[in-house]
Amino acid sequence: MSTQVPPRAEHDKLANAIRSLAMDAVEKAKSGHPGMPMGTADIATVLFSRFMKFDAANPTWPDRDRFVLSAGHGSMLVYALLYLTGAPDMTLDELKNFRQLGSKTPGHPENFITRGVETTTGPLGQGIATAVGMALAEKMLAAEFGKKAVDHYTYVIASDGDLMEGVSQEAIAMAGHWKLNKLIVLFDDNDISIDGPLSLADSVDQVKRFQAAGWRAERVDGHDPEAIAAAIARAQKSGKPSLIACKTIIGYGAPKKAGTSKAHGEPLGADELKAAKEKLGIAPEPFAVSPDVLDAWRKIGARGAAARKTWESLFGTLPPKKQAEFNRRLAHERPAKLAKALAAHRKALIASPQNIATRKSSELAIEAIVPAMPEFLAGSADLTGSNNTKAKSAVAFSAKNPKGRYIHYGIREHGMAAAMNGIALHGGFAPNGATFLVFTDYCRPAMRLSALMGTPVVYVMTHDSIGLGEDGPTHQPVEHVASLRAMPNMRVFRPCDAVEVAECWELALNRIDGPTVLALTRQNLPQLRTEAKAIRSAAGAYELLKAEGRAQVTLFASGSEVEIAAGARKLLADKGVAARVVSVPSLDLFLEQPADLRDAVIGSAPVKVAIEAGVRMGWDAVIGSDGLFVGMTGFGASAPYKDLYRHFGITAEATAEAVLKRLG
Ligand SMILES: Cc1ncc(C[n+]2csc(CCOP(=O)(O)OP(=O)(O)O)c2C)c(N)n1
Repeated sequence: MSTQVPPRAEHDKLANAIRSLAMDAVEKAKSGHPGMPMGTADIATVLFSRFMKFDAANPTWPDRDRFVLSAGHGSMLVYALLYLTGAPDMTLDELKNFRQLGSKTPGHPENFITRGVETTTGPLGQGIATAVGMALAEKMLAAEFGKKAVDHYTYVIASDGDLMEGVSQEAIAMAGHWKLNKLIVLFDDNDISIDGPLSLADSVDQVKRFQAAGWRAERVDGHDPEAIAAAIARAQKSGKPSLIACKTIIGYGAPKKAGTSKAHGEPLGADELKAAKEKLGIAPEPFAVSPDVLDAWRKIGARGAAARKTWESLFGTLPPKKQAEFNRRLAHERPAKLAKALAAHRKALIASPQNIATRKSSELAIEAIVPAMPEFLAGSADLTGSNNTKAKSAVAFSAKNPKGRYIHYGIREHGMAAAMNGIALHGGFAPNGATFLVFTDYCRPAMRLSALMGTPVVYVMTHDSIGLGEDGPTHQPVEHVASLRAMPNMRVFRPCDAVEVAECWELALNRIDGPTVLALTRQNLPQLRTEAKAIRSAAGAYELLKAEGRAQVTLFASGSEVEIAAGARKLLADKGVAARVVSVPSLDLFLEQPADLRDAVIGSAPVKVAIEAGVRMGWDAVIGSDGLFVGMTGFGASAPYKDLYRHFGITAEATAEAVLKRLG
């Protein structure tokens, strides 16, 4: 069998092996989606047998083509492909254990469980938006290191659901604008979703929609291998990203359920499965793949070894320093210069204290980071001047200037967050993107995937409380810090001054197994730190100001409220009450510390107070349910920020008063 252009019968055998495994695995698991892999088997077969540059034995080779199954509910498609092509971890037993605890075949593709899965998908729309970030990273990295190092495509299979989700609009607009011509989306255009025919809920002409966003788009018969192949070949030559709308039949081959939503989210059932296998000419035994078909697929999986070797020898001709730098960047290893640059920056801050907003302190830190860290890739969702994320030397990325290292994401917070996941997963860059903290709500589904996948993404979220003032309650985050702290594997920093900001940036950039939020102020804050030898934020919390005498009170605070805690300490001292101040730049990090360290920082003062211009949730772990909380209980209001702090009682005076009342 030729693996280049197999005759139709040979193609069908390859595609039917996917269908067969998908039907059997879903049937055995008694759950899952057989219809999607059955419908897209022809597309996937053409893509993998004729176009994908991949070496099944080496799923992380840097210059492989990326494949994203955006319609993650069809996960058996990717597992069948991995097994058939010979991915080392994907055994037949794994397919038989589809959706079971501990298997490499979870319900939706998880990149941290299954080698060869490029990104976690399942929440519709995320895959295509993540793929935009991958294609962006490819373009930028190729511009920097040359085609000998980077020259690959990003392929996506996306469903109606992916394209209906709002994030897809943000993603395709960015890809079109940036002319990400090596991004090729194969749309499983089957006119079916869970509720039934697509006509129940949608009448968008996707080809026109993508064209309007600057894509090359065309329609093909998704069960005609030659038509699919010709369209992919055209797409590869395009100067624009490409959509290939492949008209398919969901559940292709199932006599009764094909073309209906019944092929969607449930096993076919024994009778329908048997009939489908008969119709497709597949052996009836579960999980059977005939040796000649398996052999043909394995050859497809091994073919890429030659491409990988060619790449290795081409890459080997690059200067050794360039090779080392490329490898460092892809491994997310931070440059040695980074820690030195930030240590020098902190020293300068101690010598010359800065009483500025923490968003401004962040800008100063960025200025220190950029020369030391070429992979630092900042951006903003149209709030560059407010988020203070653009270094003076940074130049905007554009289709014309792929060497630019600042991303104007437009007003697309969700698309930005998803693209940053893709950039981080691709490797080569340390993405950070910015907006107002309140708009983490707009980024949230992608932030959750950052946390789940453990992508090293930094979210620079400014205007972090009622302290933003006049813009009012729509713009004032109240519950956001607490809710982000509740997200597993999301690190949240709310630094109190320029020194803590520099520390938190360093901790964020060195965190390569998960995302970080930096919550930063709009309003000016005094520099409270007077020494910067150790990175004190590393424990999440530390004693900033000792009590004068035996402490009766501990005042815990984060960010802008540490200043208020310091003020309350002074007022209490004037009344003869000794209070200490603990700065808590990261409550979640602090709560992860060993118990003895936590106990030492929390201390034994009888009155514990937490001050944060947000909701109380989470603080009881430090102050106890009988602790005093000075913060917000509802939405904010529109006014100058000092008036708001007074109005909501978040002041040194109100804190001292509450403490004195408690002490009786
Ligand atoms: C954000 C999100 N919302 C809802 C779902 C639940 N869900 C899974 S598949 C699906 C729709 C399936 O339709 P389509 O995308 O056309 O896939 P196909 O039926 O063609 O397989 C839905 C609503 C989801 N996975 N993600």
